[in-house]
Amino acid sequence: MNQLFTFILLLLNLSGTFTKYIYVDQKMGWLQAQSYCRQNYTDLAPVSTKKDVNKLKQLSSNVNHSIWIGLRNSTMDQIFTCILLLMRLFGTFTKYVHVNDRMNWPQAQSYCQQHYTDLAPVSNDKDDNKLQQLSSNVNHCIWIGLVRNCSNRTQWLWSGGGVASTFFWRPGEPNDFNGNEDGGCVWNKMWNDEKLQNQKTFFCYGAVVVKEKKTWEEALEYCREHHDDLASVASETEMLLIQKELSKHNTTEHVWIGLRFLAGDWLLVDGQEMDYEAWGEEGKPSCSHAKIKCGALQVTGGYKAVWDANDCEERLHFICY
Ligand SMILES: [Ca+2]
Repeated sequence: MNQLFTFILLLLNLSGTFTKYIYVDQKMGWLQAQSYCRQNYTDLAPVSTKKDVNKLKQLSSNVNHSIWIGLRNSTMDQIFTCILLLMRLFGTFTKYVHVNDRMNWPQAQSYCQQHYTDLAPVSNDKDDNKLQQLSSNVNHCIWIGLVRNCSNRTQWLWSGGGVASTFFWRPGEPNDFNGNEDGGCVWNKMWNDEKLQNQKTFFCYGAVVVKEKKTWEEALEYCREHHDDLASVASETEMLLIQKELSKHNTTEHVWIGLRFLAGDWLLVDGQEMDYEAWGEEGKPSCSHAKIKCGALQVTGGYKAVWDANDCEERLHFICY
């Protein structure tokens, strides 16, 4: 899928604060945008603070489509390298697929597990909004991976693992009508509990393991050319689903995810908030080393995978969605 976006070039002074923005109002694909930037602007300083990133989000908030943003990296000696990262501030992430066949909840679950990774989890309001965008012309409640815990009926679980902790129930729901409404569905951003046997269309979640050894930046490019983005891990459930997908493959010990140290902190390149973190025992790396700025999942060493900071130039397998 070759997606075209306009993009913004950031002109920064040497202390890393914005001096000027250039909004390039031409639609280009990732590689084209990158080469445009490389040809025309070769002396940009790096973005250094999260405040800069936030400022940019505000400035571009009136643009209603995704924008490529070129952020450049410099060495200590002001030798500026080419565009390092095109960060997507407005998610068009396609980790979700709306399957337009009506099935009951268990059938929908099997279908998603067979053809994708699982029935869709919803980790935050961004996810909820995304489902709304994907189904704006649908006028019925659509199954998601939400299912009542039969041994504790006040608790809700996600298909694929994890206890649900963020909810977007319609007022008055979940009402457990007749005591057998055990599945969760979403319509117009609000959730309802319904009988598992009801026939509905449904949302699957799909992560794709790519077994080609690439640097982090190459992996990002690959995902954006062929899928949508390097996979974020926005919740425990997504972490479990990605691990499940990884368990089907024989991968490198570490696999790249859409996690990057930038502007003084770690962030998810698809623009999702970092509500969930899964760093290993040593905790979140403060990233003093200039090269160790790219996030990977460490998939061996126990059943629980953890995030790990790696040298961006390492060649690893990776996960797209
Ligand atoms: Ca209900």
